[in-house]
Amino acid sequence: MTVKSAMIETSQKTGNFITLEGGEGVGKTTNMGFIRDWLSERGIPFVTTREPGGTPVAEKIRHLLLEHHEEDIDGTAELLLIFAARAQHLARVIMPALARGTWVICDRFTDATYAYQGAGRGLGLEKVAQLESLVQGVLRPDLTLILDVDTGLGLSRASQRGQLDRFESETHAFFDRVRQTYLQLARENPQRYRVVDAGQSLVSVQRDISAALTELL
Ligand code: T5A
Repeated sequence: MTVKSAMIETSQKTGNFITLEGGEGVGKTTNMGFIRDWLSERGIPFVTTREPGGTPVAEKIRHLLLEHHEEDIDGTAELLLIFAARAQHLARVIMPALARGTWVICDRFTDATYAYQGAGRGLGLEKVAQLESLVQGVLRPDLTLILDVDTGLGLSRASQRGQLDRFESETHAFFDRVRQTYLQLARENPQRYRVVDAGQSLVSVQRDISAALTELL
């Protein structure tokens, strides 16, 4: 699918596009299960997916991005790999689902690129915005849930899973920039974002997620 045809399909979008964001270990995977149940109970057709990844080719790019390599990956190369995976994911999974009226729930999307590459890596938000326009046209999520937790708590939850990947090995300062950028994005566009305090009990987190989803109905 070309960028032009992706934009044409954007105008035919009928399903809701929801993204789940936040730093490391905030509980995205855990709460994805809750969102699946919430949608199923209401008979809403949906697909769940993730980034980087979501198609066989994009998952190969994910492995490349998450694995440690002897050679450092240049920041701009990393940014382009992420958007290459995203273009494939949009063309093969996200746009076709939205066009047929299916909701798409995506574990991370372009806000992660603003937070991790734009701020964490220091590439700047403007570069991310340029690629966002090129790859997505006017498509933006209808709702973005930012699971927000103290950086140290998130990292300690994530580190309990064992070996750290290439991103998880970054510094505390890197993840503070990531967190602050998510919160900045939410402040700038309160219509689209809901910040959920992910330091609460899981029951309270899911009560807040449920309230945000209900607003879309
Ligand atoms: N990336 C991604 C970029 O740099 N740029 C981009 O554009 C994109 C799209 C992979 C990496 O790619 C980077 C960012 C990432 O580093 P990922 O697979 O989403 O992205 O990786 P992670 O953020 O590492 O996802 P995780 O699986 O590590 O974290 P989750 O899913 O947020 O956390 P989860 O659900 O596994 O929970 C962690 C632990 O906390 C507990 C859970 O039980 C679990 O043990 N927990 C709670 N405990 C108490 N109270 C709660 N409320 C809890 N919620 C969860």
